[in-house]
Amino acid sequence: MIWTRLHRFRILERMNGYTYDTEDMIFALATPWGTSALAVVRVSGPGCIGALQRIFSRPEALGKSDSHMLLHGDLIEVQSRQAVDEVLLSIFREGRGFTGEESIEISCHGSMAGVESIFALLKQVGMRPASPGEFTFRAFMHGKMDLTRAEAVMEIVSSQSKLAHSLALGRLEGNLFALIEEIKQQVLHALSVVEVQLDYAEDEISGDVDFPFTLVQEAKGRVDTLLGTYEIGKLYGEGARIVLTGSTNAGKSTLFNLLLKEDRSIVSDVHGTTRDFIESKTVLDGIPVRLYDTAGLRDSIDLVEQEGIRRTRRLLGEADLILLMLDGTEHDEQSVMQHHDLLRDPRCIVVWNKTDLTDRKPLAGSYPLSAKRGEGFSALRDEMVARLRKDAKRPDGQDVVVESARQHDELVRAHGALDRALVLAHEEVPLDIVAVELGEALEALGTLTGEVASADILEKIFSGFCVGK
Ligand SMILES: Nc1nc2c(ncn2[C@@H]2O[C@H](COP(=O)(O)OP(=O)(O)OP(=O)(O)O)[C@@H](O)[C@H]2O)c(=O)[nH]1
Ligand SMILES: [Mg+2]
Repeated sequence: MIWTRLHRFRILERMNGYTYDTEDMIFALATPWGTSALAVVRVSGPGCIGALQRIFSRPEALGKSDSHMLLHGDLIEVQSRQAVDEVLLSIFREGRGFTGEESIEISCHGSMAGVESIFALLKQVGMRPASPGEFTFRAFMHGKMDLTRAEAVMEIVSSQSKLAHSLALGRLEGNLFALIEEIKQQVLHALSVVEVQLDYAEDEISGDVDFPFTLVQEAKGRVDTLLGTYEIGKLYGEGARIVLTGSTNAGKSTLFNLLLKEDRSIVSDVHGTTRDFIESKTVLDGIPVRLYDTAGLRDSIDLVEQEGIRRTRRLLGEADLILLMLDGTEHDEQSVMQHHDLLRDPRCIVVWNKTDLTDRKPLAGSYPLSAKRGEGFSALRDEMVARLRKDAKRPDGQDVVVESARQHDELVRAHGALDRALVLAHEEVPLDIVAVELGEALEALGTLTGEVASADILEKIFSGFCVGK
């Protein structure tokens, strides 16, 4: 079903079972849970100003207040009329605030007990706690933001590094939306050139037709550039998995701790110290990383250790990057061949550890390291980051970067359609067939920003915000 904002209540039916309903009055704490000087509680929904009048010391002033005004007063108990907190209300009339509905921001004192009693008051006058992302959902429903911005809110909330956060912030400010709009205008222009010729084709124009090749090529090029940002967007958004592996006692746990800058994994000279994998999160040059220290690979009759080794192999299958640790005091060209599978794996970086103990020549192509002293660590770290980024440069926070798989899929669809349009036009296929492809590209770009979207897509995006069904 193709859905536009005019039919927004259809989607609410489809999303039954979630607590979304844009007719309810909802509230949520907009500042973090914790003691602070001030906290802000946001309320939104039709009738919320009237409901708040019942628990505000100056109901008339509130009733008469214009949008974007501040009102000082007390929140009071419904029955006892006792003051609960001294507050400042910021008033937004319908169509004027973040959600597009009438809404109020209550600046109150930041004690947890105080905030809890305000919540209790709000419930008494018919409001309910908002589901996660529900304010954003309403903003989208009321045309206050497009889908790229709505998704950016989700990406901001879940961002795991400062860089991922600032890239998502750029999308929230609308940098991706603006770019897509520009591309759409180009395609629209191309389509109108084609349609004019279709209109006149029967009467006057015969034989030669003009297809706007340059326009379409340019639009395709821009879609291409955006598509090229996806791998890097995904890397900074979702992060990467890095697995440390190698023989027992090679120094995996020592390097693991060095990468985390903390004493997380047990280090000892007993072979087989790490028996199950240990997972920890860190950030490498802006890239969120899940780092795994694993059980060393060796033939063992110990059942627990065998299970640990089996888990190591499973992790290796899912890794974006593998660090194969070799003990430089023990290995030579021949013994290293026990790891021949990993040595051929393009995801693998070979680390030649314990250089402080030996003068032996490191294996060709390996990174010499003393994990104990930190020598060689920065070169290794740089290589890890370079491998993860492949050829892409580090984005600078201002760049337009696509992170969502959904947006990526729509860009692929638009790209394919533009490509087919160009091929067909070159082959001088009748223009009405070419026009269909341009239309398909426009639909894909429109779906990306939510101008046109199927109920399924919306449900997928916004149910991701929701905690309980
Ligand atoms: N001299 C020196 N000793 C190191 C270095 N790296 C690790 N070690 C020592 O080597 C021993 C084994 O280190 P671990 O980090 O526990 O090795 P592992 O690979 O995790 O070992 P398992 O968990 O048993 O597989 C410890 O005594 C470390 O202190 C290094 O670069 N130089
Ligand atoms: Mg270990």
